[in-house]
Amino acid sequence: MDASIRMTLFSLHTLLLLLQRSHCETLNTITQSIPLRDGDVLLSENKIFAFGFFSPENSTRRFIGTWYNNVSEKTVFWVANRDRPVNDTSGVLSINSSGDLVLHCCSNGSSPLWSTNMSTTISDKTTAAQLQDSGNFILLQRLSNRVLWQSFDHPTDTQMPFMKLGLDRRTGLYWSLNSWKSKDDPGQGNFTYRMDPRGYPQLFLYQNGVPRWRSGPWTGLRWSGVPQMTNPDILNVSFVNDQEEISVVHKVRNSSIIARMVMEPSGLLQQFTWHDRTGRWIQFWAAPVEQCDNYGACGPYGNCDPYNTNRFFCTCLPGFEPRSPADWFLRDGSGGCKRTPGVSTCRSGEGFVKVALVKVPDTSRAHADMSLSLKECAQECLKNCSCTAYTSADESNGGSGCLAWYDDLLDIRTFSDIGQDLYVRVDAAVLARFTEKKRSPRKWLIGATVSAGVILVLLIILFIVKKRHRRARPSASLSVAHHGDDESRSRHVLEYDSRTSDLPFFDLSTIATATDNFSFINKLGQGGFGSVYKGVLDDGKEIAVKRLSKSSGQGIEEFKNEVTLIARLQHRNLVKILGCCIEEDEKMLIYEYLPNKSLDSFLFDEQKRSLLGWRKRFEIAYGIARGMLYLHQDSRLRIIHRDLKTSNVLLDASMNPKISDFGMARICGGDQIEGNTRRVVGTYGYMSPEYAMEGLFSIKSDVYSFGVVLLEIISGKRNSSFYHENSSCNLVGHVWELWKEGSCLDIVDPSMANMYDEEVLRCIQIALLCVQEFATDRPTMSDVVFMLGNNVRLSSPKQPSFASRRKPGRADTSSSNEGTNSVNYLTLTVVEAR
Ligand SMILES: *[C@@H]1O[C@H](CO)[C@@H](O)[C@H](O)[C@H]1NC(C)=O
Ligand SMILES: *[C@@H]1O[C@H](CO)[C@@H](O)[C@H](O)[C@H]1NC(C)=O
Ligand SMILES: *[C@@H]1O[C@H](CO)[C@@H](O)[C@H](O)[C@H]1NC(C)=O
Ligand SMILES: *[C@@H]1O[C@H](CO)[C@@H](O)[C@H](O)[C@H]1NC(C)=O
Ligand SMILES: *[C@@H]1O[C@H](CO)[C@@H](O)[C@H](O)[C@H]1NC(C)=O
Ligand SMILES: *[C@@H]1O[C@H](CO)[C@@H](O)[C@H](O)[C@H]1NC(C)=O
Ligand SMILES: *[C@@H]1O[C@H](CO)[C@@H](O)[C@H](O)[C@H]1NC(C)=O
Ligand SMILES: *[C@@H]1O[C@H](CO)[C@@H](O)[C@H](O)[C@H]1NC(C)=O
Ligand SMILES: *[C@@H]1O[C@H](CO)[C@@H](O)[C@H](O)[C@H]1NC(C)=O
Ligand SMILES: CC(=O)N[C@H]1CO[C@H](CO)[C@@H](O)[C@@H]1O
Repeated sequence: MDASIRMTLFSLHTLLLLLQRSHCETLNTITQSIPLRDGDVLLSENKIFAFGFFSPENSTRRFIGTWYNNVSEKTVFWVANRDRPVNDTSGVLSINSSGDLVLHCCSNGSSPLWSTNMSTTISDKTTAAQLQDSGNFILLQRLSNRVLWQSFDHPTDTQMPFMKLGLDRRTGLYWSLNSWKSKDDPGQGNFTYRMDPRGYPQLFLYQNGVPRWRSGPWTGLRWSGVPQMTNPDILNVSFVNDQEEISVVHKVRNSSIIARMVMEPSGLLQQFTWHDRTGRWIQFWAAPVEQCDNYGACGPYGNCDPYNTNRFFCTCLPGFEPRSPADWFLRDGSGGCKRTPGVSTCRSGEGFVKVALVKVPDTSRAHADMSLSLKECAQECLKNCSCTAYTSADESNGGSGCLAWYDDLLDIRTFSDIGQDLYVRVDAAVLARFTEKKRSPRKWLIGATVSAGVILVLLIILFIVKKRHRRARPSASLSVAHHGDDESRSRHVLEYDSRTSDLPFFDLSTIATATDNFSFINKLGQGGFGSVYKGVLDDGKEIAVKRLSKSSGQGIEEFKNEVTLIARLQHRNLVKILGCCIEEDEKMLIYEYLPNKSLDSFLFDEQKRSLLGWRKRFEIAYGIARGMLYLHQDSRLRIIHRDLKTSNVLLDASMNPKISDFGMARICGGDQIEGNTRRVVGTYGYMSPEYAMEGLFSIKSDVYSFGVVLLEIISGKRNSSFYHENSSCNLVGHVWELWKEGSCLDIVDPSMANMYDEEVLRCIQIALLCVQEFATDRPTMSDVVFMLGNNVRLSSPKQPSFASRRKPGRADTSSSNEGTNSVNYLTLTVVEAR
């Protein structure tokens, strides 16, 4: 009896011990005698990182990996058995008798799910595994502390600070990133970020082995294609390319910064820092993000220029023309460019033209020679007729070394402010054209030697003009290389602006055909500035044609200038202008056609309104706000819309809002542009009181209109046609009454069927702030965007104006004239060139 009781107690005791052991053991070393079981956690010395078994969100499968111990959002940055998970909690990571780390499961001795495979190289079999404070999980020799294996040599999807990315030339091992399959499956995904050692090394982002994006070569300071990446406040990036390895290492500037770079399952490469106060990862860089980031977007000899005003981002390098003009016209640049036929660039007076501010072409077949200067580089390149371009290989000390291309130039793009100079080989005629452009003003100057004073004046003017020109568009200048060695070949700095290439002009006959001769069947609508027609071009592309009323009284040149300026405004929440047509007394603007028509056609339609849930409505409002902010603040021109309303907000196929009719005031002539207009344009119900009553307008009048639009989006009711027996007048007035009573949720569109949250309340309050009587009280669009996007405390709105429908008896007239005392808020210059 006694013995059996003792036996039972003993078993219970061991069971308890085992249970404790299997529950939560915190280790700092794994040795032959101390394995790591599921549930145990191995911590780094300062408890910054943790290692152990985990399951991704929405998954029950178990993986071993490392994560941040000191970051509230569980963030795994390395996984060992990414393709061979354990299905239950039976996994054990141990060190076997040959000194290798092995992961076993299911309590049987079958082959391990994962192991370090070092046994053949391990002489002393007493090894141990630890997690370092850098996040590196290492296997080391216990006696000598020699590192035998480290997780930093086998990255998963994350580059941690102090971890190498590149190629170990001695072992042929790549330090590369590979995305997870998805957020809940760390298995090998389709996206890889890896060093390409060929030619002059660069990093490539591949999707299933196909290049998607390229970092460009190391310029000595940064990657040629990543002007922003070496964020000087966060990372210090160093690059090594020698006999032993090619590698890049990110070091954090300040040890209190927590940063990482991750190859996301979606194919986006992102860099984050951890923001402890808000408890979030903040992205500070990502690629690829724009069209010009796509590898070879404009084909061989094409230059991808996202700032191009003619709206097609592809241009050809100087001396080249589109290989297929038809595809080019259809906005497909992938075919690239070819050299103008019939010219020779071999020993017939050729030279180089400088293309500035670019990401240099793919260097996987380029030759680098660090011993040459840039001048010698030009001479070498000129000697060999297959040399197509050159640049300096190292920019860290003002430009030295020679990087030259001997075949197609692929994947070039322009940046707005930081980039490299690429010298492209051109034939004698093109060279002369670029040289001529520069020389002519010079000859002209010499001709004017009559008076030194005249020259001085001219020089000053020239200087100012050039300076302004530079300032206006710093990114698109091309110039001829200046070598100075050979006087007869001396080349001068030239300006070439790829963006002055004009907005496409359409023939009247093309437009007439496209719209069936402006058939009323194709008429989409009629507005203050003219009628809008739908059209289909010969290639099948759908367009919207705005035919301006003939009485705009503006000269053709002025009109062209205005349209070209307006067409430069590019934002995802603005309708795109594709071109214009000016013939006889016809003036037309050609826009992209948006199939979902305008916001009012959804909002005020009994059936369609239910398609707009609260989330969608919020996104639409937010998009409109961002588009307006761009017009007011971020574009090169400052534009006051003056007629923002739901029928001027179009919806694309994915229901993204696009503001239309922006810049109309500008396009349609000068007399309405002064602060005090002769003719009030705009739409009753959306007009701010100062504009409706006194013709005074400012960016704050647009804010007023935005407020009205926001209330209409929330309520599904038109401001102008609103009728309610108890209300003071219109929608704005009604919402104000409800606000005062604290019951403004009553106004929310019932078709949203209560599927909304308290954000609606915030939006009502923001709308009321926008429609306040006095323009000075109203927020700016940038305040509005901020308030919509952040959960900040909002101030209390003051009395709005219901001027448009004010009933004589009820209006409180005391305040309606005070607006004129505070005219200083008015931006009388509606449009100002930046
Ligand atoms: C886990 O389950 C999957 C699917 O049932 C199976 O293919 C795999 O072999 C299992 N893994 C282990 C380690 O038992
Ligand atoms: C041992 O593992 C294999 C594969 O992982 C599995 O099929 C087998 O059932 C396991 N045997 C035992 C006794 O658990
Ligand atoms: C170890 O070797 C096995 C078999 O060759 C292989 O499947 C496995 O991926 C290797 N493990 C590591 C971590 O390299
Ligand atoms: C330890 O694991 C390694 C890797 O799986 C293997 O090659 C070696 O044979 C194992 N040693 C023993 C004694 O099982
Ligand atoms: C990876 O690419 C293959 C082939 O294109 C595709 O079938 C698969 O769905 C992709 N996997 C993921 C996780 O996207
Ligand atoms: C997990 O599942 C929930 C509900 O289906 C989903 O909302 C969430 O996005 C999933 N998380 C991941 C990482 O897939
Ligand atoms: C960046 O790192 C390099 C290499 O470690 C070092 O020489 C340099 O001083 C660092 N620069 C700064 C600003 O920390
Ligand atoms: C590092 O950051 C901390 C917190 O932001 C700051 O207090 C400290 O001065 C910084 N150290 C250096 C060397 O910049
Ligand atoms: C020109 O350069 C190419 C590529 O480096 C080389 O193969 C060729 O021999 C060179 N030609 C001459 C004439 O040097
Ligand atoms: C999320 C978390 O645990 N944060 C802690 C990280 O470490 C610092 C001090 O080292 C703590 O103050 C944080 O609370």
